[in-house]
Amino acid sequence: MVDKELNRKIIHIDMDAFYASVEQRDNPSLRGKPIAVGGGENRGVTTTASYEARKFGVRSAMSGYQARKLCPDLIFVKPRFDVYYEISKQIRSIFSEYTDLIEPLSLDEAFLDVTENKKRIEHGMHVASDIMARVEQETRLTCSAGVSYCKFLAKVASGYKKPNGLTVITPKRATLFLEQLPIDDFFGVGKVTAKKMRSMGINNGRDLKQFDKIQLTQAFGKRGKYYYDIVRGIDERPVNPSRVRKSLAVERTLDVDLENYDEIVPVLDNIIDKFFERLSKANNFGRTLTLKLKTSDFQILTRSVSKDYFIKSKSEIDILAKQLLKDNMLAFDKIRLVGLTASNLEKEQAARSNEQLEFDWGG
Ligand code: TTP
Ligand code: MG
Repeated sequence: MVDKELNRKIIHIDMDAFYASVEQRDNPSLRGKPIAVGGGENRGVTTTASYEARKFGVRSAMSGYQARKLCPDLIFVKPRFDVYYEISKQIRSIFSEYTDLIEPLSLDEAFLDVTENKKRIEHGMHVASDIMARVEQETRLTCSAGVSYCKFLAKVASGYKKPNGLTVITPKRATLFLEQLPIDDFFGVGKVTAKKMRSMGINNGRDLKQFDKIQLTQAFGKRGKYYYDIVRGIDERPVNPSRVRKSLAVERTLDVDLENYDEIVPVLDNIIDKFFERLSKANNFGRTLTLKLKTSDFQILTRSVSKDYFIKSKSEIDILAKQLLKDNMLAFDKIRLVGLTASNLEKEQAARSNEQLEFDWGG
């Protein structure tokens, strides 16, 4: 890696137990208590849990049932996305006092390149501590920050001392830090990959380093090279302020053209599984769901449904997708392709600039 890359100052900021902290901030009777946001209804899942609830093992994306079993005193609170969204705008506006190179990853986290910052602060650590203080002052919420010369290390660093933690990883410290890092804490290593790595005897960075590029590519495909590089502290990806994904889609061309609802449903079920997996992995859900059908004579039909909230439950996606299909069975004779798309994505929204944004949250 050239010096220019090693001299970058990149910060990753992530709010602490974001939705839960906001609810505790706005309702003092919830402070110091185990709470989960979402998950209250029969089939709902939790979006996040307060640190008090995490002690019992309550986590994001857990069913309410499972969460209550772990923590019988758990209080379920309804999410208020409009409030989270407003806070997201507030923190983004603080970031923009320091740099224009901001790459939001979701409502509550972003990468900042502060190599050349507007306040001419020399050390990345000081920029980060400044920002943390400003965020707390303005929102009465805490965040954690990681500072390093690349995105991967900054991201890992911000999670290192949560909550309200600041961790700096200098190029000098990177090697040791990465060698000791448990494999589950590598950004970009999901649950499935972590399991596979453990079965190969890889439990931390040091173990991962024993494998060469070819072995890792054989085991993990394209991502093999990424793992090979990051464990050596090599990550030249720039902070990219324009990276905005507009939609996420899964589609499938059928082996034979189909015409009946009952024949198409199993295909749709399959697509829904994949689709939900993709959205969950990206932690990026949309307010709009679109069913795409290609007819046997290659006409493309799209039908959409929009909500004033992000559609995060698989059962809701299932119901909406099947309703769209049912309502449009008369629009074609036979189809050769089925797909689902999510748009009006949460992360796209987080990435838009403050001024551009007047968002209609509905009733
Ligand atoms: P995270 O930053 O992953 O989690 P967090 O801020 O709650 O906790 P931490 O201190 O560990 O950062 O996600 C930010 C918010 O996004 C979170 O408060 C709720 C929401 N979210 C979901 O709705 N579903 C999910 O599966 C996850 C992971 C988060
Ligand atoms: Mg967070």
